[in-house]
Amino acid sequence: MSPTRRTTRRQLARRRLTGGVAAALLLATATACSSDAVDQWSRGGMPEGVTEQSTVIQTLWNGAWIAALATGVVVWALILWASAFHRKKKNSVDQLPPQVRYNLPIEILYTVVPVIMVAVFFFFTARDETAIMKVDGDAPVKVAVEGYQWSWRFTTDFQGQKAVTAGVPVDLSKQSLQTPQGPQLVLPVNTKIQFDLHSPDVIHSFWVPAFLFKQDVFPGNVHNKFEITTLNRTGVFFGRCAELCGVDHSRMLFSVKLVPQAEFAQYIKTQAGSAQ
Ligand SMILES: [Cu+2]
Repeated sequence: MSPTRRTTRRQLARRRLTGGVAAALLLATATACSSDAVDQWSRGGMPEGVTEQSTVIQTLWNGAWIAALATGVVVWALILWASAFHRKKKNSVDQLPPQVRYNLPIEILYTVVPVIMVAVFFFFTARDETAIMKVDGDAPVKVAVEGYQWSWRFTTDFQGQKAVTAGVPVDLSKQSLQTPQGPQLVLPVNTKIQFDLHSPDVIHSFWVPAFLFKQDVFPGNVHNKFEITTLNRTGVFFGRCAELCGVDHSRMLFSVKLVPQAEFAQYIKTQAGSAQ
């Protein structure tokens, strides 16, 4: 290979690298500038929650990250300190540094400290899980969720009136962020809602990312239950099956539409009327 060609290749590689770094920086700047991205960062990558329970989950998530990062800072500092100040000395070819095996205080320290850390994580997780999983049974709106291969049936019960929505596997080529497909579950804002989950065939999982929560949907005599209290936030939120349940699992899409309470009452009335 001629020296000129080698230089050209090297220059090309360097140019490519510079281009890549510039593109990455541009992307990072563009992402950092949008307020949506800042919000996303403040939530640690979670979507914006729409239930009271989701705020509990968000706080737990943020706290866990802060604790993990604080631990990381201590560990990284120790690693850097050890590698910077305790390198092999030039004149100590065959000499080991002083060994600290069977040092009781240190061994107790690195047994007790992780146990305390795990206990703290466990305490907050158990406390919040208990709060999230509590089912009082007095919710004014009850939704029977049936997950089947491969869609959903929602039976919403409000003051003795029922609305039923059932779907078929969606056409994924038509799915977009603007127009959700599949059955739509209409629910009121500022309301306690109970979900009863059941499947006639295999295990599915009912997942609405905006609830920051999902729960398995079992066949047989198992009926998983949970309650949410919606915040005052209207909108349409995506939902999906989160348990690989068969060939068309990915087509088990649905959406939840949160509407004002008066609109919800009107919706149930119309649906119940048309059903009769
Ligand atoms: Cu499924």
